Amino acid sequence: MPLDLVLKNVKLFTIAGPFEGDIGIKDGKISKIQGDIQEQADKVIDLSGKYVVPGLIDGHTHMEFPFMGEITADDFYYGTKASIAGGVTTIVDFVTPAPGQDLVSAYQKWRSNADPKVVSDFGLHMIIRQVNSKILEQIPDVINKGVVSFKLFMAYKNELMLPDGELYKLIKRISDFGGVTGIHAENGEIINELIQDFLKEGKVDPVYHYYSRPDILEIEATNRISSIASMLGKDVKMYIVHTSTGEATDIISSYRKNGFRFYNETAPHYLMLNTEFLKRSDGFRYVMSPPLRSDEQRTKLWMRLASGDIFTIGSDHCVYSDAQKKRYKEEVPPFHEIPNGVPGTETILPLLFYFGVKKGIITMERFVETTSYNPARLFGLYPKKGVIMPGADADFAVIDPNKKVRISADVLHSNIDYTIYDGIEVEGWNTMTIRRGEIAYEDGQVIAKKGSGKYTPGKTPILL
Ligand code: DUC
Ligand code: ZN
Ligand code: ZN
Ligand code: ZN
Repeated sequence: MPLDLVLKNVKLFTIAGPFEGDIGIKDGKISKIQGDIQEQADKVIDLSGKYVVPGLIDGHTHMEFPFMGEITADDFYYGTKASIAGGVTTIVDFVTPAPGQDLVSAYQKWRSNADPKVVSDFGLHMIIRQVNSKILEQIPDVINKGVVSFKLFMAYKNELMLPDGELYKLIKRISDFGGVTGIHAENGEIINELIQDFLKEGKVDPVYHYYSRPDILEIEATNRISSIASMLGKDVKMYIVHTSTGEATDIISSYRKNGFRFYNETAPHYLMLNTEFLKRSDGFRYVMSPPLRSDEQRTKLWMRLASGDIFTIGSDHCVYSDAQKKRYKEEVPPFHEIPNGVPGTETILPLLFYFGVKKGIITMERFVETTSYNPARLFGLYPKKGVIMPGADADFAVIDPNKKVRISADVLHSNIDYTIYDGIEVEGWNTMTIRRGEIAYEDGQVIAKKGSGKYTPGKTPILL
């Protein structure tokens, strides 16, 4: 039986270093990796001059997300088209139950939204916004459906925030069934106080979004939840999503050095942009939580990405059109009414490659580790995803390391007409995405069909 596809002259990057040779693919899976494959194949692609990495796993997206009175503009079709174009072969999206909705029916709703539309493969996390006996009972039920990672909020009072006692109860329950708990770590009580104070003083511009959510409130919440989770012992798996400060990263790292399975993620916008963007006339586009921080914090995050203290990169892709961001008004609304979220799934690869690898801050090994290997392990997708070895899904991003691109909405695939990285120039761009052995994207064109992505259930996360 001939192979389906052979990738020739591949310069492949793995967590263990580079490899040069050929990759044979059969039935959507990697079948062999060797210096020179002579075997018959239906199709052969010569990748000389390109860099090949495992398909990225974007472990943090919000497609069709109902939040702050709006539903995000990227549905599972547009959103995963953007992912695939950016070399992301798998997303892990957040199931968000409606107030009062149980977890199993929220899971079913997410599958019925996603399955007919997805272009990339996808896994699911579960947000829990309230605690009752049915919710607690259904935690093992959704874990059995492959939803092994959860997200709990310490902020967004009156919408998603949970008090410490409920956080404790949920982390314990999730952990009892082998799941991993993600935490949005910001002190929502104090943020709420600061918001009210600014509004009373008439301080409503987007930059007050930042002033109402100072660094210390992320650091405090990270410290508090780490203390709480540590009471439950060293088998508890917890990760802090979208960390925006070096100090919060250091708290997590020091627990990890003491044997706790605590991890954290950062997002590209915290590496790339600073608070000044909130002061622009289009500052409303840059409202996300946690907020953009100082250049000092950006540097701290890059350093911790390089050192391995930051475990994963997730985009927090959560897209609102300008009209949604402005709540359909002429004037920019007060900062606390602007829906929180920014695009990002399509630009993880070029930003991290150019500003990280090409600028000499991180290695290709670290690139691969934080964008595929670690998210695969954390979200229970390993070793089907996130690793290049026989039997694993044949998911790859093919980077042209010399291709120069000026980023603009025109070159991206989201369902909005702006990007927060407008005008930024990079050298290095994803030119082909291979998803389960098929060419899903090539040279600006998304080829994979609507609904051709697959649900990839998570298994108990493999973490040392
Ligand atoms: N932060 C955002 O910016 N958007 C979605 C939810 C969140 O925590
Ligand atoms: Zn049950
Ligand atoms: Zn969050
Ligand atoms: Zn998010």
